[in-house]
Amino acid sequence: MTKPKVFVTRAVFPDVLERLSAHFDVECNQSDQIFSPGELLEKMRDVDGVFTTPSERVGAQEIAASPRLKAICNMAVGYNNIDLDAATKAGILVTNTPDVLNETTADFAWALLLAAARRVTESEHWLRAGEWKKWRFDTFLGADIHGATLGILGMGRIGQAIARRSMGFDMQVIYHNRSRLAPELEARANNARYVSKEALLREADHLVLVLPYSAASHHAIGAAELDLMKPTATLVNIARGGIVDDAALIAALKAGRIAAAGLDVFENEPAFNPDFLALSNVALTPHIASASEPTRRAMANCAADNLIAALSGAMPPNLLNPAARVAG
Ligand code: 8YV
Repeated sequence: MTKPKVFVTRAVFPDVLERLSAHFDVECNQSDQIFSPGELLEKMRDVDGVFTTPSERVGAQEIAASPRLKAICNMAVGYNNIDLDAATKAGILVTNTPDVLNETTADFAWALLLAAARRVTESEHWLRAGEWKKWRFDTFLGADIHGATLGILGMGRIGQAIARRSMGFDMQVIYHNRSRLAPELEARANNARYVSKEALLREADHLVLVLPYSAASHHAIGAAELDLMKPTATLVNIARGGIVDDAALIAALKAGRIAAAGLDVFENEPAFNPDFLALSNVALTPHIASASEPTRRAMANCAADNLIAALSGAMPPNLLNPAARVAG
């Protein structure tokens, strides 16, 4: 019996590819090639499944050109790279990898918050450049984390994991979300208090963005929102580029309208706005919030589990569009 064909858009752990190969005829892009829309379309034309990452846009065009396609399995919790409506109409199952990355991603939000607010990366660059000549009372004065008010925009599972960690820093937590959490979840999230978006921006000493990207969250943080924040505030984005208007953020950081930013995601990444590099009050990382060895492995295996289930007619554990089963 011929095996279903799958295309893996990015190299992943060899043992995960081996798992896939036991079930499928696998083609994996082992190069660093970023596919142009036309190239990805070619690769997807005659496959039954795609194992992909947010680096690839699987849009309506790719879906329309892939008559055999039955499953798109994203190795990420976010899935804004996939046209879910087009997939659902075409009867194609779409999956993501929730939960397995919550704790690791929450850890990293703290790494960026601490690095930006306490100027860790900025002072390291200065030290490496041989600038450390003497003690001064005002060398790299930063903002305190302990006792401060932590704001969280987007209070899903990762946001709640970030909030829980704030207990160790004796912080107060405020949050804004599409809907308010149940009281027992608020209690577990360091007694997080639900506030309006405007109050969140005004009251947070440090603000972490953890909301999913969609047309509704595009530029959720722009010039007007940055103007509401405290001049001493730190902004952390571990969610998606596009949630922040990067040009507006650069202008705010330059003008000292906020104190610092810790950024793991950017508009148009990896070709991010180079003006960030000229700023000293930013800690910048290349979209690695989920990148611990065990977590990336768990994500890859989770995407593989979904693909194996989807192409064997079973219910994938993380199906995002149950309606596709009806349409298909
Ligand atoms: C990944 C992510 O780094 O899960 C997501 O939505 O953005 C990250 O965890 C990455 O996209 C790996 O595929």
